[in-house]
Amino acid sequence: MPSSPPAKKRKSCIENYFQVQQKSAKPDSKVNEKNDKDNEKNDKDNEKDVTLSDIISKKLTQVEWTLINENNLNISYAVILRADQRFAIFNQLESEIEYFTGELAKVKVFGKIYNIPRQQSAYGDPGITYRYSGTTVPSKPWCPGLANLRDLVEQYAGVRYNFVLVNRYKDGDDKMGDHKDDEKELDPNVPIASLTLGAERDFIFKHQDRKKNNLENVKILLKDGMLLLMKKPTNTFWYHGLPPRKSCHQPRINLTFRQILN
Ligand SMILES: O=C(O)CCC(=O)C(=O)O
Repeated sequence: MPSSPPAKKRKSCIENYFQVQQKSAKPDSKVNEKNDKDNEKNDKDNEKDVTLSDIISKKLTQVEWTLINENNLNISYAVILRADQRFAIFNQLESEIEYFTGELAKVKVFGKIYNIPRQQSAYGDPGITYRYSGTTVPSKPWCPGLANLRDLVEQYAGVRYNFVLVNRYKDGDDKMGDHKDDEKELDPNVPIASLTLGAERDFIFKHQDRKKNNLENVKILLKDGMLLLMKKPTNTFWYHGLPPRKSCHQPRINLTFRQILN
């Protein structure tokens, strides 16, 4: 599986992409057939190197962000992908992502081992691991689809990510329990960026002292193509989870991009 270039080299990949875009935007010219042929050849060569690049514009489109910043909940969210992009990306991820099996598909809760109620995988820079709920999750080398989405998300978030946790929910029976992403190895200054593809699902934030402080839960409908940024100090004070939804019969893939310090 091809691995993605290290962070420093990524900028030049993005610049190359813009050059490809400019080239393919040139109008046909009968006068300079040689240039056309060269461009065609370059476009074909570039197609070999890029996968999602031809459908994800690295030029940021204007999106409408919703911001919530109250009671230490500091989040923003927006749909960043068009419908045609979402469909193609979902299919590419379905063909590229390999999910964990065996021990890595299980979780320990209060000393008992359970199957994770969804499929899970992780991709990242070489050597990056993530430890949570007593499990050390290794990362596979970035696959092309995830590397392209990482580059796109990095531009919206304005930070770098070296790891992505992938969760696949086959339908509304699959779920994620309440938890805080507050592990020490997560860079607290880098928001966790959560990208949803496929079925929409509710995402519930619950404050750790909600009873004492009389704070209501905050429910966000995570839609296809939506990016949610969880900024500090959200994960110090708020749990989040994805409850089951019986009426949902479609799959959903969620990507949480993170910056791990290890
Ligand atoms: O699927 C989701 O949106 C939940 C993801 C999540 O909470 C996590 O990866 O920590």
